[in-house]
Amino acid sequence: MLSVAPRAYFTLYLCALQTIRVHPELDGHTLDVVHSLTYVLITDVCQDDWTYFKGYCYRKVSSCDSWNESQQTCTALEANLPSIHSQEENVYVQSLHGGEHSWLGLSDIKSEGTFVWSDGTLFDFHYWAKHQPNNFHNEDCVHTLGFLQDHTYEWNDINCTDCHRFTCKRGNVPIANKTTTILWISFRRSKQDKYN
Ligand SMILES: [Ca+2]
Ligand SMILES: [Ca+2]
Repeated sequence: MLSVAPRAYFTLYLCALQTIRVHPELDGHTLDVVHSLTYVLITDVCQDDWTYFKGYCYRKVSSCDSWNESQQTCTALEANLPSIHSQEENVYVQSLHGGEHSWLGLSDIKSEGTFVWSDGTLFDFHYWAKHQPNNFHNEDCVHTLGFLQDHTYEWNDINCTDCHRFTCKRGNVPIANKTTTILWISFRRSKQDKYN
């Protein structure tokens, strides 16, 4: 995969095709070699207002809402409240909100003590704050504590009707369908156009 400016290569490709079509000095030349190179247009993977991170698109919503309303907002965007599967992703999602609290897609609404992600992914990572989750007054939804006021990206279960900002997460982004082929083109003169 290329790690540099894929748009530049794409533009080069289009310019090359245009040159073949209109450049009079290329009359009598023959298209000789075509190689292909496949790359990913990372900048085009996520739509406007979404950011890309490791195969998924994320959209932050800075206004606050209840957990259920937040999840419904994400569902309307064909997404879910975020599931977190690594500390790297945990830090990324919380950084979107500048360290403020925000909802995660994690809850034990259906079965007390059994936390599940709203997107149905495996509960294979957690980052609970000390003494959490404590189900204080029947807390069933999980938010981040951010990194302000001495917090360090931990999680806490809280009342689902609390109002928090949130992130929507959409994925798995089909990288394979976002590939484009570049044509590398060179020319050779035709036999009747040799220099004397
Ligand atoms: Ca609970
Ligand atoms: Ca709690």
